[in-house]
Amino acid sequence: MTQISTIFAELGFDFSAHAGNDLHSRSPRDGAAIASLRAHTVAETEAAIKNAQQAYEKWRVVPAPVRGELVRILGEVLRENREPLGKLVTLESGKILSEGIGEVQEMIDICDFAVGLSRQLYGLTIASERPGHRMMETWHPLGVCGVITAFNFPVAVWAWNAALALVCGNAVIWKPSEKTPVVALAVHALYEKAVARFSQQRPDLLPSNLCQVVLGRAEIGATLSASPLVPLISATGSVRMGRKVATTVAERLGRSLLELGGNNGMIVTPTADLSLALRAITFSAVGTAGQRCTSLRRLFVHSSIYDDVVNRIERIYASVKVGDPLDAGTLVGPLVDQQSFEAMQTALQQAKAEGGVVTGGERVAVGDGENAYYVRPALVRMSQQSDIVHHETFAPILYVLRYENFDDAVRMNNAVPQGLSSAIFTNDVREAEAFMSASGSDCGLANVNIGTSGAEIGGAFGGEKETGGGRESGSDSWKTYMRRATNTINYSRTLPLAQGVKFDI
Ligand code: UN1
Repeated sequence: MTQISTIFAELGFDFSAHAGNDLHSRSPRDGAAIASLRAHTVAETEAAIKNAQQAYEKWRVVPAPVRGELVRILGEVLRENREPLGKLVTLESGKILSEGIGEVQEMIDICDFAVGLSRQLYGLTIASERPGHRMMETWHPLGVCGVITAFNFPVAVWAWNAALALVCGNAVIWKPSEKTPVVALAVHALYEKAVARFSQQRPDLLPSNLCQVVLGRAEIGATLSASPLVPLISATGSVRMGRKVATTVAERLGRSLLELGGNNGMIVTPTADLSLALRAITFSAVGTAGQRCTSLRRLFVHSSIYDDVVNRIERIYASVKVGDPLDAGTLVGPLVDQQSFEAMQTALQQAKAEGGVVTGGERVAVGDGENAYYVRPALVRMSQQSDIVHHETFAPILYVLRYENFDDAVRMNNAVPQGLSSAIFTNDVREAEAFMSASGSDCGLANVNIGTSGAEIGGAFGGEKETGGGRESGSDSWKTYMRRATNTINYSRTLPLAQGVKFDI
């Protein structure tokens, strides 16, 4: 508790206005209570949507580079608070401190990206078939963006969405995971600091309620998804949740950006640099205790190096430091909660029943945290991709399979319902190119000689099939947060019709 109050003091953050008895935040580190908070009601969420709509109507006419200034200041405030905020991410989500701070760095990176973008938001000029005519496209703000995020990246995913949505001229309503509400409120408090600094420079420009947080469970997400005043819902989480959100949003013909499950594979070929591959496998499979949507879950190793690779992973797994996420040297922190531990054990049982040979996976005692769930990462030798291998279990379980020829390995990589991330370790340029080609990996992310997790914000992030098809962060993902208008302008003195149609009156 003392640790928590020191962090709150450093962040200048006080959640007493939100105290209540609906959401109980506990640290996965030791099971200790962080805070008990009041959830918003459906009526309050509806009011928030109306307020956001009013904010949007003012914000959309502020020039985009000026909107960028707010995001620039937000990035500045985040830089000033990188360590305490990173520590709070660690305490509430359980990821190790270096990853907690890394997550805040990811927020800063997307703010920088969005500031640059605020002077771009380019449209095209298009050749017209008619003389004295010009065509162009213009990108306009979209409206209120609903952002639903998960516990495993409790703040960065909001930032990917909010930084872009804000420079694009939108208002944002954030529904964080009910497992990580405190760090969401802390981020909102930092946003308020940015607002205060911006308003000092430019009074009266910034509407109130431009960014809001609504706390609660599924009914809050459902209220956002159903509202015709929310043209875009960006949702990160399970396939089950995404299916519900997508259905509700589709019913009203709204737009959704979905970032759902991953079941990410890696192929290790005979020419692979094994020392790099082993580090990449370890970071991707056991980092964040296997709780990233990009975590490595399936490994396909060529039979000529299979025994060597698997034995080496086994040795690493036996020695990798599982422990307090705040301790330097810890690589594997706790699972988020008991439910997640039980889901892992059930998956391992099923894997055994389906012929898997399991090493690791057992609970590890850390400190006196009876209510904390630490595990040794599990390695499961499988002879085929049975039912359980097709399933994403949010825990450090790595299924290892042997392959004989390259095409089979690519087929195995693609044989699951999810399509987020994938990787190959090879020094054979033909294999590398084939893996990235049209007949290669079917995932949104296809990496060569790096792991499946830890993407930078400059690229578009997301995946295919049950992953949901959305793209966030870099490249041209910003277009999802805007509406496109095609403009045709006639500067001639006649009125020719397209396709040569004659219509003289
Ligand atoms: C997630 O797990 O929801 O590529 C996002 C990565 C991170 C983002 C993961 N940059 O692993």
